[in-house]
Amino acid sequence: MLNRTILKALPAGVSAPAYDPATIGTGIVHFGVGNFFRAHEAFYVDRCLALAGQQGWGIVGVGLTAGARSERKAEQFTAQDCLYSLTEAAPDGGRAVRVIGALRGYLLAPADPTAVLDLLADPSVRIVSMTITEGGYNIDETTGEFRLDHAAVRADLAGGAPTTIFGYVVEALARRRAAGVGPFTVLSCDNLRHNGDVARTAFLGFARARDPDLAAWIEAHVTFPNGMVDRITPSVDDAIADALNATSGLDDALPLVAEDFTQWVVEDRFCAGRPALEEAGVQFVADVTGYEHVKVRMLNASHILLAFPGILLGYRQVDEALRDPDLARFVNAYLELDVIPRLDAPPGLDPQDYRRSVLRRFSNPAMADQLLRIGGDGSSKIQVFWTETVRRALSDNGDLRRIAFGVAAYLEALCGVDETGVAYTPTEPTLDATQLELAEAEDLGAALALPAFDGWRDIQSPVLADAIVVARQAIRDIGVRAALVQYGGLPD
Ligand code: CS2
Repeated sequence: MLNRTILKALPAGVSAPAYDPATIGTGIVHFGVGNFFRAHEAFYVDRCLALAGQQGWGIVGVGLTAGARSERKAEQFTAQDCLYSLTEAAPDGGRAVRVIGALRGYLLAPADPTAVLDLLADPSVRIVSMTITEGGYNIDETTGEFRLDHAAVRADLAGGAPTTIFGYVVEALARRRAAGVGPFTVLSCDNLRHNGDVARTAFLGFARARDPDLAAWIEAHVTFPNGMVDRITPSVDDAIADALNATSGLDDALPLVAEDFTQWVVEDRFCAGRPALEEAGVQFVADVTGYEHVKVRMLNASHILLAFPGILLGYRQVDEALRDPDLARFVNAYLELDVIPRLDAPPGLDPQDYRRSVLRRFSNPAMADQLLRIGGDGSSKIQVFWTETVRRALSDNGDLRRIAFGVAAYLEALCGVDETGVAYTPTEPTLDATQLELAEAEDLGAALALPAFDGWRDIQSPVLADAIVVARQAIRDIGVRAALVQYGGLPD
């Protein structure tokens, strides 16, 4: 089993941490220890920990979800001294395997809320970071406000042991303020435009409802840097885990694979210090807006645009879907005609180069990246990834056909059966059963009431709504492929 005792005798070709993981301190607490965090933030921090004077920046991970799966994950982390292997896979087949030692502890919050609060209140903790998904910030997209009506939020506001990240972080900040310890930086690593601003709205929204004085203190002292994060990191099932271990020669219960590409662009606003991330490859900029626009509106938007019709056609992997010429043409047409002309790219970034790089990355066969992972939580992702492009297309009276087709494919994919007759379960954690049923309603426009489309509801035109219904009908009448060809061509 992978653990600290075998670090000195790793199989050939596997790199060990260039520091002693047993001796690092805790400077960061991270909520949401998923694969992306392990391949991205932890990867950068791991590089920092190897530098002189950086050993105080180890990370303790926190899991918020109760249940057997989370307990098993916590046990696996503990048994492995929180070590795990990361395989970086290049499109040409090249691979590098390294053991990451940046995670120095893992706490399951429902099992021990006090330990989590004590840790967050500890002066050594100077950054609280998170990957809690696009929908995890509990923002009402129509008002832009934090939703106080959410049951778990209401319970946390009523007092007692917290269960939400908002309850934990705000309680910890209250304790730090009372003890004169000072704030920590709240660092969102989710794929949201202005993720720091969104986090700020969420945590301040919660804090104001709890105690306006505390909220004012947070507003004055806590920083919430915006950042653009990027690294494709597929889910790892047992078969993939076995294959990774067979190649590396390790016995790792938590192996991970990611593409060789990685990027993190962050605003340098850390109220309590930060690791020397710039020496580990992180780019610090004054304003991240342009990078976010490009990433979210090109990469993430085309990822889901590929996923929905790809799933309907019976594909399950991103690389195989992109090898389908009709899908590739459709995604390219969307990027070329709908996104790039309306993009605010930062100086020096060529959108055409970026488009080519995104498509090359999607084609990486070593990733075996899952379309159902990409299409999962479509309701939140559409709000974040498509809204800006849709709003701009609506306001400049642009061609809405590809957008309409994308939405139509999403709604058809929500029905859970592909065109080859294979059933699958769409993952939509924020939709209830009644909402999911809307996708199957006889009235093909009924599902336009879903929150996925809240981001452009205020300027919604009947033209777009009609186009979506027509596209759904086309998918049903002539099939996904014929509809894809019809919608994916150049404008008349
Ligand atoms: C994907 C992302 O889930 C998704 O929607 O587009 O997870 C994507 O792989 C990452 O953002 C890449 O940085």
